[in-house]
Amino acid sequence: MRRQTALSLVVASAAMCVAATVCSGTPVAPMAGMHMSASAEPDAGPTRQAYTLNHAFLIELRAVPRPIPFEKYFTLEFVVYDGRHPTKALTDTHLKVTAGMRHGLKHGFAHGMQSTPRIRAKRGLFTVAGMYFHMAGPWTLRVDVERNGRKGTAYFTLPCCGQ
Ligand SMILES: [Cu+2]
Repeated sequence: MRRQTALSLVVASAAMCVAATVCSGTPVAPMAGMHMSASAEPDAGPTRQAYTLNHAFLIELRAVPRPIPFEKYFTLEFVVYDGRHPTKALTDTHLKVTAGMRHGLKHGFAHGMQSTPRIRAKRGLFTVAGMYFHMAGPWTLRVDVERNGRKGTAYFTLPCCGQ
């Protein structure tokens, strides 16, 4: 019985290893160089700001740990601007954040996070706690903004994870 348990553990860890390899070894486009390590490409960090696809809002990733920790909780901070006047932070927007990995998908996520992030808003500064990346590779953050019925969606790429 004991030997059988040990064997199933080996199988389980082998399966996890395969999953992690698929994760980090599946770049969206070979030219993007997402599979390069952080040390080989010092510029390949997280997206720091992104317009919503309709250009209604500009979203700034004000704070992100560098590097993002692997299998540890971390926190992000966002500020939202009017897309036409990206100097004054908006304080009356609603924000929704979802994160996942695409694994080659053009739309949506192949899988999400194993945690549920919590957002707190304070005078235009959005703090997203409870972020948790359990796989190595490029993660995609989808940010949905709503203000007085106007909506917008922006995407950030967060590489996981540095040494
Ligand atoms: Cu993955």
